[in-house]
Amino acid sequence: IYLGVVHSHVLSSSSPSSESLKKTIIDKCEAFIQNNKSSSANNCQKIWSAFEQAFVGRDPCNVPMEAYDPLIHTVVQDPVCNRMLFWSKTKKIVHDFTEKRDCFLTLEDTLVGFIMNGLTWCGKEESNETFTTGCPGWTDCVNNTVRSFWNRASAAFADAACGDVTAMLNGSIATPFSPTSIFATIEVKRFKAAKMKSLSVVLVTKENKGTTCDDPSLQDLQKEIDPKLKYNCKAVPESKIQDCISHPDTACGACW
Ligand code: AVW
Repeated sequence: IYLGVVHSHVLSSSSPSSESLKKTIIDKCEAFIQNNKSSSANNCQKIWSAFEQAFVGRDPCNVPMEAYDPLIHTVVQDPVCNRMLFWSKTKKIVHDFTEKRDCFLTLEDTLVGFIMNGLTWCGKEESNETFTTGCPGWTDCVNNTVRSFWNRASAAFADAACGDVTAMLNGSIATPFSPTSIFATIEVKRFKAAKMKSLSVVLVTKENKGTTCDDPSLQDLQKEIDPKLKYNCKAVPESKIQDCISHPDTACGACW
């Protein structure tokens, strides 16, 4: 068993901020492995090393998603066919839901998504420091450190999609399948009909108001996926999902 302290002296020359990001990431990594024995093949120190090489010493607006390839290849993640849940503009309700029950898994419920969720990080050209403040925001530049990570991790999650796949979209906004979202620009494009059986959209609505499954953006979604894949869409009132969150003993199949 690897003890995540052996190499901690190696970075002794870096700033306190580097040390605290490293500690945060290794602590979250180890906590996840504790709670998810199926991920015990992972080495948190190796994950940290692969992670930092993606952005340390780089302009934080010039980190392409490929910079995270070594990280993605370092992480051992079993595919969870039939239980993968994609989402767009439904972050809160989706994670309230997956936190309470094991029938579905989002990217943020996998090791790499869990570790980085909620964190901000970046480096600086010609510096070996790591920063957690003063980093470019999501839309400040396209190839920013954090956004490229989520693009790359989402690509890997979608590459692994298998069996019956679910996507929870927001029926309270004008365009539930938003063409600029990660779901539209990265994930849907990487779905593979050879591995998947179906895509089921759960359109979360406020009391049967708002967008329906006939929405033009959802027709665009249907056109984008391989015709060999079964597609279905169901509008589900938010209150029904909330009931399932408050009563975790309800069978998952009864939630929508
Ligand atoms: P989202 P996606 N400024 O709800 O389909 C700051 O649009 O893109 O869903 N942060 C932002 C911005 C912004 N303009 N846009 C997006 N974000 C961040 C990974 C923010 O944290 C999973 F697998 C927001 O909550 C899903 O299937 C998050 O990105 C899919 O990708 C999601 O934005 C969700 O991405």
